[in-house]
Formats: sequence, structure tokens, C-alpha cells
Amino acid sequence: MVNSFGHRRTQKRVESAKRAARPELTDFGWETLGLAKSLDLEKLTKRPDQIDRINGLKVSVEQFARDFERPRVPVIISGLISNWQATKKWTFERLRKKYRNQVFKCGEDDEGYSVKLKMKYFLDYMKTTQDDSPLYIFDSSFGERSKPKALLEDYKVPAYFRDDLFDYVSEKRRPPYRWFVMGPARSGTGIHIDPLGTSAWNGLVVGRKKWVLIPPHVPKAQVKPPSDVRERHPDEATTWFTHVYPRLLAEKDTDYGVPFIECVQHPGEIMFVPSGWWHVVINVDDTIALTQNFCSLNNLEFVWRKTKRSRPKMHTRWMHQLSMHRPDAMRLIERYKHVAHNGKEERESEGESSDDSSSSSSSSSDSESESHAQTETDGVSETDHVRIPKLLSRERKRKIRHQITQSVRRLVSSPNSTARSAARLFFWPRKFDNYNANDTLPTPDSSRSVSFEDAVSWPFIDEDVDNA
Ligand SMILES: O=C(O)CCC(=O)C(=O)O
Ligand SMILES: [Fe+2]
Repeated sequence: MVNSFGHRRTQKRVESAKRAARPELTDFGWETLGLAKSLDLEKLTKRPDQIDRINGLKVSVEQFARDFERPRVPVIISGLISNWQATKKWTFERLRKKYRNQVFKCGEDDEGYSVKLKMKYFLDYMKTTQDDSPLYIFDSSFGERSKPKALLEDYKVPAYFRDDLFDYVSEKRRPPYRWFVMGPARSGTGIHIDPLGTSAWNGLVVGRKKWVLIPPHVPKAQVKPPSDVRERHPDEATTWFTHVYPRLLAEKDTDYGVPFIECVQHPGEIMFVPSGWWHVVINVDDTIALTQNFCSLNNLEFVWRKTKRSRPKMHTRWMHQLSMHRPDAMRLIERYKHVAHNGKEERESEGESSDDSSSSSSSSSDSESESHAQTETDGVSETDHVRIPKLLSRERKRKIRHQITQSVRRLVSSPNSTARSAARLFFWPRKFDNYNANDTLPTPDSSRSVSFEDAVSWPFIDEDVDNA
């Protein structure tokens, strides 16, 4: 690496951060693939956007919940960032001045410890990097450190996302939920589903991000880079955009094509990522953003189920707090506890606890679960990291699948409007009408369809069944 950096120590600091964060690249090299030259990011921005856009000043909180959050429809929201101080204060120059000696997390080492760089070194690096998949600041603890804490003053959680039921978990125990995100072009986040069934919003202050979002029912094998290209940059956005994206485009109009939404997010816009959706993001320019994950009444079912299974101790404390402060949430949870078994209402706890109780990891220690969730949340594919409690017998898997299928069948054929709208999560929202549970499911351009059995294999169910 040539030292053309503004600070004398940048090279040394960056090299040591890189060795810690990506030791596997020490021999292979960071620029070996030549993506700085060969990957045409501008070209990615030329494709037509397919996402809904709304003006956040014109859509009420209730409308947003009804039209996007509950049916789990991704959307880009404009109009809600222009009054953030961040639009003035988050320029590379001003951040350099204000936080020059503050460290920010830009990776994680093999033991799960944060790899950090001072703002001044990172900015130096960012300006000049030719790395194939550059370091990326993804810092979830800025709000707990005396100086970086000031960043909290620079943005405001949009009203749509203000009710976060994880606020009832102590700050110490709750999973990481807000990130200051800054990185050069080509940095980004590989394909993943956000942890614990949460949804996310991502407010972009500087630069453009290219997004691809894939519905929850699409199986992991369809969206992950193939193993032969996973050698060097397995989980990086660049690998996805060079190896998976071309395939999805090529197969788009075939009957085996994967449905997806692609779009470019511009500065001033907020992306809403509903729970369960796969997504992958590459920074087209140098970007600065703020993202938060949350649990609301509208994704509670997913978050509750996941938390119960993978964070049992936190779940118990959370339930205690919710029962004291949020009867509305508790009423919903009572409902979720009943799932359909062959048309009969039954307590779900029986099946779940028998799995959990013999678990070798998920209920073994709370601190294990804590660090696990941290890894999950740091932009890594959740399903890669979920540890499966025990090997499930083939018969048990079959039973689980059957139970799920039955409960979803019941859900989609229910005349009750809430259930019907929940059922929309399996399809392309606007196409849902008079659905017959025995049919195949309409997908985006309705030239393709997904079989019912495929549609019920949500990632959060598959990870239990298939990874076992
Ligand atoms: O801005 C990005 O890189 C996407 C972040 C993301 O998807 C996440 O934090 O889960
Ligand atoms: Fe994400």
C-alpha cells in the first residue's frame, strides 16, 4: 500500500485494523480483484427503480402502518430528514473536525471484539481506498460514548418508527439497535435478514445506496453467493452484486426467477425494510447514514417468536415489563401463543419448549446469546449465525413443516381482515385479492408463481428445520 494519506499514522493504523478484521485477506490482498476499476457502480444506478415511494409529510402514522408496516411492504420515504441537524453537520469535513480522535467500529475480529479506527484515519482511508470491499463504519455504541453521543442530537426517529417495544428491555440487555454508518463507494452490507424478526429504517444523509430487497419466502440457497465465489469475500455486497445479481436479472422473467425489488436510495430518503426481507446494499458513493431496528405492534409476532427461542432470558424480562406497561402488546402475544394444529387451536408452548429444553446452546447462557445477537445484528446474515439447539429428527421436521403449513393455510383463508392482511406477506401486496389457499401464489409480475409449500418456508422457519 502506498502511503498517500494525510496523517502519518494512517497507513499503520489501517493496516492493523485490516489484519484484525479480515485476517484471511492478509495473503490474498485487498485489491486483488481490481473491483475499484471493474465494478461499474454507476451502471447499477441506471436500472429502473421498482420500489414504492411516499412523502412522509403526507402519510399519517396509521396509514403507514396499514399500507406498509403490517403488510410488510418495503418503501422509500422522503421529506423526513430535511429538518435533521445531520443534513448540515454530517459532512466529511465537519465530522473530521468534531470527532477526529474518536474511534468508531469498522469491523470485528475473530474473537468478536470490535475493530476500531479514529475518525481521522478512517476518513483518510475512505478518500483513497482502492480495496475490492473496503472497511465500513458500522457503529452501534456511539450513543453510549461521551463525545460521539452528540450524534444523537442530529437526527430524530420518524413518528412511524417511534413505538419500539424493545424500549422495555433495559439498555444493557436490549440487542444493539442503532448504528452510525459511514463508508466509501463499494463498501456495503451483504445479503441478510435483520435479526430477531425486527424491521429497520435507514436514513441516508450523504451519497447514494443501491438496494436489492427479496421477499421473506425466498429460500436462502436462491439468494446467497455460490460457494465457489465465497472463498475470499463470502458475505460482501460486492460479491453479491458481481455473482448473484446478474443471475437474478437473467432469470427475472423465467418461471424460476426470484422476485426482487431494486432501487437507488438518494440522500434525504429513508428506506423502510420490513421484518423478514432479505436485503443487500452497496454504497454507490461515499455515504453517511443512520439506521435503527425496531419491534412494533406490527412486527411483534415475528420478534416475539424469535426472541422467545433465541434469547430466552431477555424474553422473560421483556415479557415482565410488557405485562406491566403494554397490555396492548400482551393481548397480541396471547393470540400468537395459539397456533392451529390440524384445524384446532392449541397451545404452542408444547412443541417449542420441548425443542428449547433440550437445547445445547440457545438456552444455555444469556451471555452467549448476547454476543451472538451482537454478531447477528452487525449486518451479517442472521441465518449464518443461528446456532441450532439440537438435531431434529426427520419426523420432527416433517411435523413442524406440517404444523406451519396448516397454520398458514388457516391464516390465508381466514375471513378476518387482519389475518388476511397478515397473509399478504406471502405475496406481492397489491396483487392480493380473493386468494384461494390451494392455488399457487402470485408474485410481482404475476408471470411467475411460488408454490404454497415454498411460500411457507420462511427463512426464520427454515433455519430451524433445514440447518438442523
Ligand atoms: O446501509 C447499509 O449498509 C445497510 C445496513 C443494513 O442492512 C443493516 O444494518 O442491517
Ligand atoms: Fe439489514
